[in-house]
Amino acid sequence: MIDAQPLDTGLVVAAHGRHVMVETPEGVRVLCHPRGKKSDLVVGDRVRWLPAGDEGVIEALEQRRNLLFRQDDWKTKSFAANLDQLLVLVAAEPVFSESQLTRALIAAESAGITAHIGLNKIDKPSAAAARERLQPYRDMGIQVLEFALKADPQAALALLQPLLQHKVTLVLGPSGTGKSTLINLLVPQAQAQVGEISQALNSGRHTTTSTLWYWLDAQRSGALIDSPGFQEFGLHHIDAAQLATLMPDLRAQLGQCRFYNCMHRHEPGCGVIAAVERGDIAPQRYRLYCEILDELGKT
Ligand SMILES: Nc1nc2c(ncn2[C@@H]2O[C@H](COP(=O)(O)OP(=O)(O)OP(=O)(O)O)[C@@H](O)[C@H]2O)c(=O)[nH]1
Ligand SMILES: [Mg+2]
Ligand SMILES: [Zn+2]
Repeated sequence: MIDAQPLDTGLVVAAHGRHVMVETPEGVRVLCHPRGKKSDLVVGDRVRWLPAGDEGVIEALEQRRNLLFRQDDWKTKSFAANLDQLLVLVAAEPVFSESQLTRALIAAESAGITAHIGLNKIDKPSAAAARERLQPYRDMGIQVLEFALKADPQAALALLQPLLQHKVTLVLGPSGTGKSTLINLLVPQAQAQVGEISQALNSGRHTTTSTLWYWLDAQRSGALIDSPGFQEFGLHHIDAAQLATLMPDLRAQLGQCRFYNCMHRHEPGCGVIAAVERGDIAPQRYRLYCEILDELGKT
């Protein structure tokens, strides 16, 4: 007779190499191993698993609502799945890469995930320059929140709590921008929630090395996902012809070009180039479009 025992459901709250930490609906955390050789499970995944002693074996992955990932030259790096929103965190210092910011926003747009930008460390004099660099993003309708997580945590909380409560949010950004500081501010007992997993996976370092899920409230209605900082952010999964439609400021100008298949590079009568010349698209945004398009053309 076929084993009729129903599989347990669970949520992946940490993923590191071959191990994943799965949380049961009752809130118990079980170390699980995927059945196959290679694990492509990510934090936020819903799975079905079977107990095996103190640990568990993942038997099935439930269909994902969405998946945020980057595609570098040779490898795919998945960040997390089943997200309500993305918060891209940048800081006044170190100076942020607008290329990385734009790439994260394009990846989110392509995955159908709403993105917001957080500018941290506004206590630094360099904040004015950072604020100015973010103006094109405000203009294209992206919400930009400004705060100083360390210098003025109360104001930061008041801004962030309404945005984050009852939602699952991935916090993404370069190293040193304050992702872990944000989690520690918003999550009661953040250390206790990850406890041994974090200790074991991070081996006591300050820098985050694995993606981890944190509940925002005791009712488990909202969560933050902390992730390691990144350097590279490849977009090789994006179709070059679709790139402009994933950049809201360029998208707003589409339909004006003389050629229906215009790539907005050197074509005569291009509405996007005309908009750059008029000042309706920021020059650096157009440069980033060209930079990414060149990259996509090489594959
Ligand atoms: N001046 C200033 N420094 C801050 C503020 N918020 C965080 N920092 C500092 O920025 C540094 C980096 O913070 P983390 O929270 O570890 O950054 P992270 O994004 O988690 O970094 P990775 O884990 O390496 O990706 C720490 O030294 C914080 O104390 C702020 O509001 N103002
Ligand atoms: Mg960190
Ligand atoms: Zn064009």
